[in-house]
Amino acid sequence: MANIPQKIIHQHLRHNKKFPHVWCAGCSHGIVLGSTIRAVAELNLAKDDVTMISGIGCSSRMPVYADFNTCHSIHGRAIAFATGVKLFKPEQNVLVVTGDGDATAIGGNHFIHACRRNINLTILILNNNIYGMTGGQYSPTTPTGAKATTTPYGNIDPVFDICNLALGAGATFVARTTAFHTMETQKVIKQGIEHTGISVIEIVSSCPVIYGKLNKKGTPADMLRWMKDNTITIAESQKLPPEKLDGKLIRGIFKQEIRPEYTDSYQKLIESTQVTKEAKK
Ligand SMILES: Cc1ncc(C[n+]2csc(CCOP(=O)(O)OP(=O)(O)O)c2C)c(N)n1
Repeated sequence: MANIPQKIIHQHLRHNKKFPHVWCAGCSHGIVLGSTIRAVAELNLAKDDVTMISGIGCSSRMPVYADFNTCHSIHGRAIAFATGVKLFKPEQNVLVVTGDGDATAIGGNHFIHACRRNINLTILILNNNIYGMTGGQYSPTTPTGAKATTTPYGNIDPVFDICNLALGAGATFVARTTAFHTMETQKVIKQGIEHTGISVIEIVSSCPVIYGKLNKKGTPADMLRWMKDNTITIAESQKLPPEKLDGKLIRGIFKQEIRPEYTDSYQKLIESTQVTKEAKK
């Protein structure tokens, strides 16, 4: 993997306009921003050829700091905005940055239908298991039994597995990584951007200030260490007996397949409906 000079990272950040950022000390969303920028730089994409769109949330602040074409849209609607941009400007590399709440609660409907359509967006879902920005309400990925400000006695809801949800809805590139695995995240984002069709990348992130505190997860470093110690690659998981997989989160690319892409089908449809001058005569 190319070693991306620090200078390039600074060129891709609005470092003299939008910093300091809003993320709490110890939040791992910023680490993911670093991996994202390095992935774009590694692909040698011009900043003007990249559009980053988010909803609302701590994770969704990312486009404020990245110096691409950006849109910090409304809660749960990032994919709807991104779909519009991609259909109008198919040549743009459109990245969506969203949280577990933004993508799978209020935005769940847009999410499953984008997967079904196979529209060429790269969707980064920063899963910190909670609504960080609004004070720690539970989300569809808050583990059963875990505490949030709205589940002070423990959550009784079963959880969404974001990757399984994307697979079930028909996404053609589905992967999971973590904020701890920065180089892996960089690589998988790069592969997601290169993929023709929708790519859904779940990136396990951490909210030490609310989720971590409520659930006694220790320091920010402890939460990153958890990602290191409790996740394994698909290849590693295949070597282990089922009982050893208990409590382990699997990382890697679960699916990568090519099927008709939505903006392409849409363009073909438009062309098929154009009446040629000859036909008019
Ligand atoms: C229509 C609407 N409903 C609710 C909100 C309040 N709100 C803003 S961010 C957010 C949750 C964000 O959680 P998540 O997407 O998981 O991101 P995180 O902050 O954890 O990174 C909510 C409920 C809003 N801004 N708009």
